[in-house]
Amino acid sequence: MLDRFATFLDRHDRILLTTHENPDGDGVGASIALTAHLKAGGKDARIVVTPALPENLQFLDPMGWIEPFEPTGAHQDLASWPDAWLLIDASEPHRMGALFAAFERTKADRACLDHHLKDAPKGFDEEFTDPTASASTELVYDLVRPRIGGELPPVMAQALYAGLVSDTGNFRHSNSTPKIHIAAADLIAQGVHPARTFNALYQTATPSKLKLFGRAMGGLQLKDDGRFAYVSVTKADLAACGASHEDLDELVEEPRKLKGVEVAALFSETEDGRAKVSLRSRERVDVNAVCRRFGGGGHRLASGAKVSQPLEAFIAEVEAAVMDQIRLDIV
Ligand SMILES: [Mn+2]
Repeated sequence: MLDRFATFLDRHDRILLTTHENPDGDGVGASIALTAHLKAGGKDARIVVTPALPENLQFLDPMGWIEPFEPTGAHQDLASWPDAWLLIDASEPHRMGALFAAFERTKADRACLDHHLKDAPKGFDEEFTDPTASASTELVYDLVRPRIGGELPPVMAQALYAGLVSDTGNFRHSNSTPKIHIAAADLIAQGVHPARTFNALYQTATPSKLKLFGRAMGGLQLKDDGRFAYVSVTKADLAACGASHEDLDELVEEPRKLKGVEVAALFSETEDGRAKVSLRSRERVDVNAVCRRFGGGGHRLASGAKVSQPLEAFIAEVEAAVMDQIRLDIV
């Protein structure tokens, strides 16, 4: 697959790299590492993201390669620039969000590079996917490493390492393979600092966010002998802490830390006044089945749903559904 991908890149001179909207460390890391490789090979390569590069990923882009998408400004004619348009870390064109309209218009060859387990990608001229890879950065690493003997450019090594960290949850998840650790060891030997990378990616909370976590954890609820644990956050809670909805990110991981918990939940009020749940399962309980009952979805171990209903009533209904599912999945 990677030889085919290398041939694809060889055939093109102006390559536009994009990733899914709200880009993450893997999509950005893979884009920057690949751009460094392409530029070194004399190619013209650009990266356009939407809506913008998150603040905690800016350290990956010391050269300022990443352009935030401006559909009515600098990027009005983006569709006509490339001869190859590459989507990285996704294999469904609509996941490009605001970039999708330009993608549809372009006469460039369209391709995707991805590691997600999906149906056969549609809407591309060529697909480069490998669901056995832990991260898109793993695919880029496998492409570039045999072609660059000795030292890697520091920008490339840092971007590859950050991508591996992002998609393995800092080498915690089940995709933390021996191969990923060997690649990480190589990148650390090239000069990447693991602690600095972790700090830059994750240790970025604001006081408002931590106050919100404290307030939420103060209301921790335990049900079913501690097998189901949840916290809930109202708009009034956000206001009291000076926090925003983005500050809810990762809060659901807190009740999940409890010993004996099978299912953890975060309930919250959305900006438009709906009730939302994020559910996480340790391993055995299918929380996707629970969320489907409320019109939501996701993965078996991580799912969510939103309903037009008062928060308290929704909590009671989800609680009952989680109990049913625990009975079904844990004998
Ligand atoms: Mn990824």
